[in-house]
Amino acid sequence: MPVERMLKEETPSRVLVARVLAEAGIEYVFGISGGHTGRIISGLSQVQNQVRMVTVREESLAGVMAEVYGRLTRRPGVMIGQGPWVLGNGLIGTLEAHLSSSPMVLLTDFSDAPHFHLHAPYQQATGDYGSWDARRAFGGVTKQVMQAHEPLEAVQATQLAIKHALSGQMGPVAILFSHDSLAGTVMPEQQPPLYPTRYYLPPDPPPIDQARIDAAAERILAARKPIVIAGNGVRIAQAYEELQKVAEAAGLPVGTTAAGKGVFPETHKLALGVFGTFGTPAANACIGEADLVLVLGSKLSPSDTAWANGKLLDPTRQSFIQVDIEPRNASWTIPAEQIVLGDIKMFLGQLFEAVRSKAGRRAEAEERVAGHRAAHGYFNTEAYDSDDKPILPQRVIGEMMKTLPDNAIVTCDAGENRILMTHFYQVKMAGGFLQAAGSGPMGFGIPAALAAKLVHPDRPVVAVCGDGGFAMTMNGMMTALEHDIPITTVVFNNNALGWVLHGGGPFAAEFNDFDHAAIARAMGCNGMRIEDAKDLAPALKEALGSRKPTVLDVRTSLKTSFADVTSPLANEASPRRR
Ligand SMILES: Cc1ncc(C[n+]2csc(CCOP(=O)(O)OP(=O)(O)O)c2C)c(N)n1
Ligand SMILES: [Mg+2]
Repeated sequence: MPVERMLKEETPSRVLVARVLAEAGIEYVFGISGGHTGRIISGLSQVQNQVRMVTVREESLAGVMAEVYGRLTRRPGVMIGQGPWVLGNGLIGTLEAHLSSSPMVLLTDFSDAPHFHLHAPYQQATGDYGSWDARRAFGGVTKQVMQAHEPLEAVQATQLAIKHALSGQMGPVAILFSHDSLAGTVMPEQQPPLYPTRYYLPPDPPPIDQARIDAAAERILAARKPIVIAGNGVRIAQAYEELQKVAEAAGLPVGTTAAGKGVFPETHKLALGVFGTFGTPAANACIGEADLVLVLGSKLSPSDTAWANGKLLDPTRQSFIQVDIEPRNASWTIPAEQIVLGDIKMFLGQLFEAVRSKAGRRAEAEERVAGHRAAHGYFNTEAYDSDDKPILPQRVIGEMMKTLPDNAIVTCDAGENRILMTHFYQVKMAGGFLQAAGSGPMGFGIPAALAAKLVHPDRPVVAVCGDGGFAMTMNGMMTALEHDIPITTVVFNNNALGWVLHGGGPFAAEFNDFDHAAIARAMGCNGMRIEDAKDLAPALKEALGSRKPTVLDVRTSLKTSFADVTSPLANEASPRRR
């Protein structure tokens, strides 16, 4: 069937940019108006029923919200704002999208003055003498930078940015709009022709060659102690169900990377939890003795491999099958015997068909997991019940595990609190945990929770952060109120940059004791300060039952250090020891 053209009448480009987002099924735009992007926002006002503009208090939160929206939906998360401030403030989420392959589009500008760009106008980012160079600046932190200098290009760039963000290994794409690109109109017959946005959305991924599936199935079924390593790629591919079906059918224990934590329920009898540097001892023991490792959507970074410690992963004694959408990621840090390039959801769906009838090894695999849990420990620390004052982080985590419903989503910030959450928090349902393991920024947890709640309004969403991270992004609680996004934030308030303090001592790492609950109440949120561990569960229950955003400021102790949960495998192989 022939393809129709996009336009029937002369239309302002700013309206068309907004229309393209709606045509791509994008439901939210996050940001703050500024420079020429105000014109796009006026375009967005015309598609309000399809695309909701979430005005934030600082661009950093918009970037993270866009990154998380993209990561959870497979549709680009969109950040909008003026060039200098999207670069200066909004880069945390962009960087995370770049390192964790989340589809994202940055609608930003050159802040150019028409006809005067050679006179070095205020704010300008064209790269001309006397201005700064947005193409170079965004080029280092995105998958692609696009420029739009004319109205038609504004529309075309938006369509192609969505396409590029979603194609292959996904990532962030920045569009730099000039004044003129957003100030004019596009004519229906104008060249080059514009077509509806659906033609630029990626097609369904192609099936994987059956011979590769059969070879993988044969190798997996022939192995004595096969295991799965599941990375963030399983989340991006939205392959939670397929992973569980394959694990059960083929009898595969599942360990995740830190980035992949949450793609498999850690309460499942085949679950090992996170492996590697901050992993569970059970995971590291089980993975270390595996004879076949199926790696799904992971770059196998040094933190995953415990600095390439051969006692954990070693291709000279273990066989690897690696599945990835990006050819450069497979056989990258560990040579794989078999490489499968393609969509992980597709791969797992086909693999399930190949292994389902020959299966029957689930009980044996569950026994293997149970043995490692019993021998090495698995989410069973006594500290979950500690009555210490200040409260031990493990107790806070233990109360969250007991109190939060199975479908809760927990988002993490950076710092020691994230490491302890990674190690001690047991995820009950796939999709229940989210962290920025690509770049590890402070200021991630709260905006990530806001975005997760928008994507999953029916699931309780809890942000966990330190006092450092909370202070960076507490304005997110204003956004929670303004946009009716009822999240709960749990602050591990240890009056310190705990990670820094335990790494290098107290110098430049200590904070005053602020009552973040009182700050939250002053904003209009609910806020409770908790100094006694027994008050945690009732406070969490109250927060979860409330329609209002809530902050629980928990006075936590510095007794537990990240060193306590660092695997001996990582310590012995770390280059820092040498
Ligand atoms: C935006 C940003 N700035 C600095 C860092 C370096 N950093 C990593 S963790 C950390 C300390 C975090 O302190 P806090 O939020 O209180 O959490 P805690 O470690 O005390 O649990 C710092 C400064 C970072 N990751 N991100
Ligand atoms: Mg702290």
